Amino acid sequence: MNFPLMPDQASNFARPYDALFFVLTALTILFTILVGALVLFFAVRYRKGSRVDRSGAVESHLGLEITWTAIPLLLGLVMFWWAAKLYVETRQPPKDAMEVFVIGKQWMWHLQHSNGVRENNELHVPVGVPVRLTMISQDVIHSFFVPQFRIKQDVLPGRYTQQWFVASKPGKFNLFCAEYCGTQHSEMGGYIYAMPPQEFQKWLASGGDKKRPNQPTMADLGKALYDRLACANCHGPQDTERGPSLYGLYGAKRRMTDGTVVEADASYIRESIKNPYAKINESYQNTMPEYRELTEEDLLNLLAYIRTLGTAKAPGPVLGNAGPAQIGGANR
Ligand code: HEC
Ligand SMILES: [Cu+2]
Repeated sequence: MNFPLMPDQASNFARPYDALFFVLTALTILFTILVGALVLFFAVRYRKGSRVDRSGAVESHLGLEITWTAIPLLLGLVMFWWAAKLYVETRQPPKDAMEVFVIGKQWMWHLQHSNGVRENNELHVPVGVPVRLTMISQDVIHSFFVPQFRIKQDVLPGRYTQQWFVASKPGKFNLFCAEYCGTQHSEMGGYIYAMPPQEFQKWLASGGDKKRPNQPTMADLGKALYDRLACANCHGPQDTERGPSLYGLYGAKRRMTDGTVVEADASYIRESIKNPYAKINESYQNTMPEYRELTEEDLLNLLAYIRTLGTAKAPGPVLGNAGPAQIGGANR
């Protein structure tokens, strides 16, 4: 459908969202007209002084009551189920989605591909491939809005948010910030370029628009930072008295000193580095230095590196003693 009032439909979400939007709008209009017309009709017909038959007024009518309760209820439930299903889908990126990292700052979008290619206010993506965005703000709240994709997600300071999509056709689409974020908010935007997959692969391998191939990947940059900041002094392949091993940390469960169990997802790992005293691993004290000066980009690179440390514990003897009193973070 190419209704001129609507932006182009260019992602997997566009058609289902528009369908829902049109049905909701149509239902609203239908009921507004129905109720409005009846109100008008009866107001005019039974106005004061009009000569109409007023005998046999109906006091109650079970059939009518049930009808006008059941029909809207059913319609409401259908709309709820339909919208909730779509909403849940937008929250569940496919596991094999291509990853892109987004940093919002006053007043630009900074985008980073895992292989190290970076872009400003432009994002190149392949058509037909699910893309997952992990997003964070370096200052205030922004919102990542691509009207032609029908996606909009707030980008917050201090916490990662996610969004995913599949671009459904090649083209150049608008990227806006949809959360007022200061004087130059209106200029905080750019473009998304959806390219045929092979073309995209070539573009990515050749180092993006700046044509800088073989740049260090995000994980390489993270590793360099990890070495420079001497994280390995306390975090080795095994748990030690100095610190828990970060091998297999990503996605694992950790118990904190207050008894809560948290999943070591991107946000947890970020917080553990930037603000280590927020949550303390139950087997340790807060001896880790705070790395408050790290930028969001540094943190994303560190995260990329920590994720490469695998999903299993490193082989070899575990320091400390085994069993319930085992020192370590891997208390699943
Ligand atoms: C002086 C020792 C020390 C250094 C240096 C250190 N850490 Fe830690 N780290 C710890 C300790 C102790 C804990 C567990 C206590 C806590 O949760 O804060 C920890 C926890 C963590 C956690 C959470 C792990 C878990 O199992 O919950 C991450 C992630 C982490 N550190 C990353 C880093 C990174 C990245 C660096 C380098 C920038 C670093 N650490 C430097 C001692 C250290
Ligand atoms: Cu903004």
